[in-house]
Amino acid sequence: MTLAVGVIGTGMIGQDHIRRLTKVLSGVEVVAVNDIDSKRAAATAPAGAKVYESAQALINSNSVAAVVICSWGPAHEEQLLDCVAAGKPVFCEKPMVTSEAAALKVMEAETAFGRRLVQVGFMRRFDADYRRLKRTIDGGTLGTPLMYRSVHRNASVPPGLYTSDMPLNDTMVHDADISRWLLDDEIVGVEVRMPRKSSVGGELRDPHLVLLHMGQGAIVSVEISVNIAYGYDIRGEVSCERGVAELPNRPATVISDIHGIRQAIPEDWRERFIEAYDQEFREWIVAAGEGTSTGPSAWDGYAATLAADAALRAAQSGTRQVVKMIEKPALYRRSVAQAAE
Ligand code: NAD
Ligand code: ISE
Repeated sequence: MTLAVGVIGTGMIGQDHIRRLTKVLSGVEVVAVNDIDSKRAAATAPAGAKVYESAQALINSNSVAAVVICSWGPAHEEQLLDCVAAGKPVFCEKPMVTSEAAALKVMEAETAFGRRLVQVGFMRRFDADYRRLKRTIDGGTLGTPLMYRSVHRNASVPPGLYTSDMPLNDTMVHDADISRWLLDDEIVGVEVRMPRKSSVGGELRDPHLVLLHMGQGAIVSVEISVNIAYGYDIRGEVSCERGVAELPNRPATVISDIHGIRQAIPEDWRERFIEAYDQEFREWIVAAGEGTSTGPSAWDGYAATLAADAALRAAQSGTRQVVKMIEKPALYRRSVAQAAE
């Protein structure tokens, strides 16, 4: 059966997801789109898709079985709550929401509904390199993980739209999530250090060095650079008791010529994570077809939101900030098989 999907937010990633849902993946059809910029929605709607004037009308439409939210972070809360109220599986781009209170509301609504509906767009969990890294750590031959170094460099971010909080509450959330997932642990404390400011990127404060203290004692260091100019560079290295496992920048063809030996660097996240986004949606389409969601949950969105909030406080205060989570609701403790029941 084909999953009828409505997409809210038809900007950069909305258009990229519409492309993969219409041209790459099977078992899915984009039947509806919405954007506060209705001209953009109309210009990007795939053939046959209806353009809705409001996100709520799209969510409540009988012709939409599942929803993909690609609007800006602050708009996610209301749209997620409307999806849960309508009982529709929803894929929501990160950040799930932008405040702890909003994350709690989403979890409360989903818990009251009684089945997982929300999947958050933490695509690194679907990337083959990250999955290999996790299998290596979980295999146990290297011993217990002690430290993880996460490097997150963007060539540039859209000037103006990308504000000074965003390196920590929009970009760093990926590193917070992947650290929790790789180390199978929760973040309990956050510190932020800021080296001298890069002159690239105007007024924006960049880069940041973030330390995530994990519950079982591992420490994660995260470099967030959002205007590094040369390309999109994502790396990771886990130091364990008896060895080190490394996630290199994307392997690419090695070219040797008169200029030397070189490899191309991805331009941005669309190129680096193209297969990860495809896989993320492949798995979501199957789960959504069964009326649920199985990937990164609202609990994971909540954990990343708390880490981002703590990082913002740590950057302001210069001190280590505590992260205190509520007890994990039963819904998010269930296995995938139980959650689908
Ligand atoms: P963008 O500015 O290019 O597009 C956002 C679109 O949402 C715009 O067209 C805007 O008009 C629309 N919009 C905003 N508020 C809306 C609302 N209330 N209702 C309907 N439409 C609304 O931004 P983007 O880069 O596409 O980012 C969108 C979201 O995706 C953000 O949350 C961002 O953090 C996330 N994102 C995730 C990844 C990833 O790697 N997972 C990559 C890029 C962006
Ligand atoms: C963007 O929104 C993403 O999610 C990318 O994956 C991230 O690398 C980038 O910094 C964000 O702006």
